[in-house]
Amino acid sequence: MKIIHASQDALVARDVDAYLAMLSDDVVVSDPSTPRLVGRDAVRRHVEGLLASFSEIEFLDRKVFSLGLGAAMRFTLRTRTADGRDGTLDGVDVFELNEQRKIAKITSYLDAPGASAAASAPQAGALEVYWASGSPPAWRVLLLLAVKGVPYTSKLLQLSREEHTAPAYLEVSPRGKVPAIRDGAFCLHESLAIMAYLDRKHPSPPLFGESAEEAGAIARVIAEHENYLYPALGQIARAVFSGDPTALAGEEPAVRAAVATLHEELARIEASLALRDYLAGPRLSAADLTVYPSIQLAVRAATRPAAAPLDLAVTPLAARYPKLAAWGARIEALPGYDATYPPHWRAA
Ligand SMILES: N[C@@H](CCC(=O)N[C@@H](CS)C(=O)NCC(=O)O)C(=O)O
Repeated sequence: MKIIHASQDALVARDVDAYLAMLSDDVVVSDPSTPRLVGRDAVRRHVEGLLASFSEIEFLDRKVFSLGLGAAMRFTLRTRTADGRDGTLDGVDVFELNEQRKIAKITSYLDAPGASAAASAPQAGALEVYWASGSPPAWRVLLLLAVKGVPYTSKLLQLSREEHTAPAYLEVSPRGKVPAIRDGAFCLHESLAIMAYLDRKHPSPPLFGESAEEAGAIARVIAEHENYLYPALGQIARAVFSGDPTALAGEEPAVRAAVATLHEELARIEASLALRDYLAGPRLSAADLTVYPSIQLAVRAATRPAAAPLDLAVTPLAARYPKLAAWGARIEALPGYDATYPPHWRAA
């Protein structure tokens, strides 16, 4: 399988264009260091980020085993990080080729990926992002990183396994919530604080506004979301996803009030999007990245059969809230948007 050897040679030679030319347009890459990557652009950003964090990479050993259009490669890499630390990495990559003999799928199995995310040694200078699948605040941060093209080390926590209450994680995020980041010696929790920090650190494109008016409008949309839509949605999501029959029947006054608030807030957003392309003006901002995961949560809740008694009236989104649906499509068309994150959101 010449293409497997050639693709790996291109990688260690840092020839990203040559590497990408051997991948299919819709290539899917699964690697424990990042959420699943789909498409060459996503792979380019990831690979460029990885290469930037290593000053040296070479194969100490590799062996390719092929079968039909598939292959597995066992390898040992010698690495030196940009800040001079030496290491080795053992793993197995599994490749699937399409009919055009392009690499269409790569799955990496790396030594010790199952080690607790929080327990793994921090890499100086590498941004670590702790998140959990299905968490809207975590998704905000991942969206912001994607829009800015900032490479990071993904630390996916399993809330069902209580990984967010492990002592090592509480050192990063003392309330035991996701998202949180570790950037060198600096740890930060609270999604909006993380977004503001990352925007200051990686200013392009500016997502918290440049003029006083822009900054004010963005902060207003975010504050309105945090104070009205998001708490109502939390109430609804708990009712729908908990399966509590009382809450589901809409008999609980708080849930009924939350559904009314949801309708009111969605109507406000729809009206505002009739005047501008994005929530706080003509340009994408942190306001959009804050609200978008919540809209997806509303859609996901509304499509659950268990939500029928609540009459959430959110879907089909394009029919009920056409401006909101068009805005969502604009966000989904952004370079770096990962259509597979988090996998179960797609059910909507
Ligand atoms: N205000 C926080 C909310 C964070 C939050 O509530 N995260 C949830 C997931 S959506 C969490 O970590 N839950 C775990 C728990 O509370 O045990 C933020 O914006 O970051």
